[in-house]
This record gives sequence, C-alpha cells and structure tokens, in this order.
Amino acid sequence: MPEVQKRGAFIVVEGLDRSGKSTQSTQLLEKLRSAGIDAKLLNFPDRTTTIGKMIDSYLRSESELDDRAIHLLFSANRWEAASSIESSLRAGTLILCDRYAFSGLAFSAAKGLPYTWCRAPDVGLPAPDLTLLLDVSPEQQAKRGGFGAERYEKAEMQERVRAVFERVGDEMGAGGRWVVVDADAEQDAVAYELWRHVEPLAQGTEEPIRRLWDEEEERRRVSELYL
Ligand code: DGP
Repeated sequence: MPEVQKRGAFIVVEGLDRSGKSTQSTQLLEKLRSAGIDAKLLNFPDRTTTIGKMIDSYLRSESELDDRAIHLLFSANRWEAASSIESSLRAGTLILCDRYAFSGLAFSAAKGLPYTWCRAPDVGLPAPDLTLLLDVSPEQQAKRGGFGAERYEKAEMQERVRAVFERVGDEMGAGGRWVVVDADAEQDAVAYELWRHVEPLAQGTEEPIRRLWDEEEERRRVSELYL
C-alpha cells in the first residue's frame, strides 16, 4: 500500500479585540516549535504588503474608504497569501493564523453589509482544519483596560461582531472544526484548552486541503431542500 502523504495542518485563531488572541497565538507557536513541529504564524491583516498598508491607514482612521471597498481589500490581503499558505501546508508546515476570513465576515456584517455578500470574496480560500474562537465577555474586555484607538475598538461594534461570530459558529456545525474557547479564563487555562485541540493536528493531517465555504454551502443547500 502506498503511504499517504501528510500535509501541515491549518489552524486559525479568531476572536474579538482584547480576547488575548495574539498573545495566545504567539505562545502556541512557541509551544509547537519546542515540540519539534515546523510551524509558521501569520497575522491578518498583514499590514506589511501594499494592500496591508492601505488597511492599516484605514484602521488608524488616517484614510476613509467605502465599507465595501475596505471589505474587498481585507479579502485581497488574504488572497495574496493564499498560494503561499497552500504551498507551506503541502510542504508539511503547520500554519497558524491570527485572524482569517471569519473576521472579515464578522466585522463587515457587523457594520450592516449583507452577510452573503461579505462571504463571497473569500469563497475558495484554503479552509482551516480547525478554528479556535476566543470568546471574551464585554465585562472582561472592559476589565482588560478597555480598547485602543483603532476604528473598530468600540463596545457597540464589538457586541455586533460577537453576534456574527456566533452565527458563523452555528453554520460551521458541530464537526469539531470550529471550537469556542472561554477567553475569560486565566491565560494558562486558555493556553491549556487551545493545546488540547491543537495537539491532535500538530503532526499533520492526511485530509486534502478544503476550500471556504464548501461544506457549509453544501449543508445549507441540503437543509433548504428538505426543510
Ligand atoms: P488586529 O491586527 O488583529 O488587531 O486586527 C485589526 C482590526 O481589524 C480588528 O479590529 C479587527 C479588524 N479586522 C480584521 N480582519 C478584518 C477583515 O477581514 N475585515 C474587517 N472589516 N475587519 C477586520
């Protein structure tokens, strides 16, 4: 029997501002690397590219853009990394990603753009094998020193984003690919919980790379047919 080739796993960490997402992603990377795993951490938006610089200027309120235009830029910023994500995965590297298309959907739908329109530009991107949503309560967000000065860092906006993340989670279903982690817990407890979900994927997976939002679309089509 020919041996099935493993590829690196694709793991996304999502969450609201002040959820501890970036700290936890960095720690997770260190833990993976010290376990001997070839792993890379990406951040979206990637503010270093030409598109990323436009996004950065928008987030700092140094420039104004139509809501749809900025949405498409966030998506383009992921697309410009898509082929390198895929080739890293195929080369056996685990890709850890601090935010991905789910943030794109959550933040733009929270502004009032239609949900299905928001999803469309990200259709076909490599789909994560696992998404960990760090769920922080408004009370904890406030306790953690409130928000910074960037555009979306306001309590009402965060509440709306939270609601869209819930909807995304419901649609992702119970297949284990979307995991909600209580981010109000102590830092070590959150890290432990994240590791519990990441460890089984650390050595790679034999599954083919899927595309966003294939499975979810299929589930929706089937339920529309039969309900
Ligand atoms: P961060 O660098 O993780 O703090 O993210 C910067 C801000 O941008 C944060 O408030 C979340 C928001 N954001 C991240 N990705 C997207 C996206 O794809 N679309 C929109 N509209 N906002 C996003």
